[in-house]
Amino acid sequence: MKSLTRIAITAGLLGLATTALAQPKPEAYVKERQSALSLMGWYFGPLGAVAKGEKPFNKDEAVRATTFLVQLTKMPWEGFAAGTDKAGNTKARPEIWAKQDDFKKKADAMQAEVAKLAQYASAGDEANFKKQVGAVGGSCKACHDDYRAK
Ligand code: ASC
Repeated sequence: MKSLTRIAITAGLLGLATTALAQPKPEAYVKERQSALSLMGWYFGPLGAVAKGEKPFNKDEAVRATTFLVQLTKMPWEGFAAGTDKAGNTKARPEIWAKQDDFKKKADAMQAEVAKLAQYASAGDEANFKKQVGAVGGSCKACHDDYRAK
């Protein structure tokens, strides 16, 4: 095959792939945010039991969970894209899109609390870790109270 033809075909295929990736359906955004939030719950849940003393503090497990959480908590926000407020099966309240600044402020606050939790985990600081689990839970709740339907 002539190299120019090869380049043209490659460019065409890349163009198609980019178009498909650039415009997911609204339902896919809902799935993106629900998946990330669901994984956040999966990795945060057991830490609640640690904070309550129902499960012993284990530094390696705490580091693993919080390392995942630091990344996961960055993910759901792109799923709340414009035009996805009524898509799929969502508990997201329309206020998310009406009060974007406040929603972002609460999302950022939660990520900051999770980052602190990860620091206490790496330091093996059990007492502060347990206290910080409460702060993280509070930051989840702050957003759910205002922006998640019952
Ligand atoms: C979790 C989870 C939430 C939050 C929230 C904190 O583990 O799944 O939605 O914590 O209950 O108030």
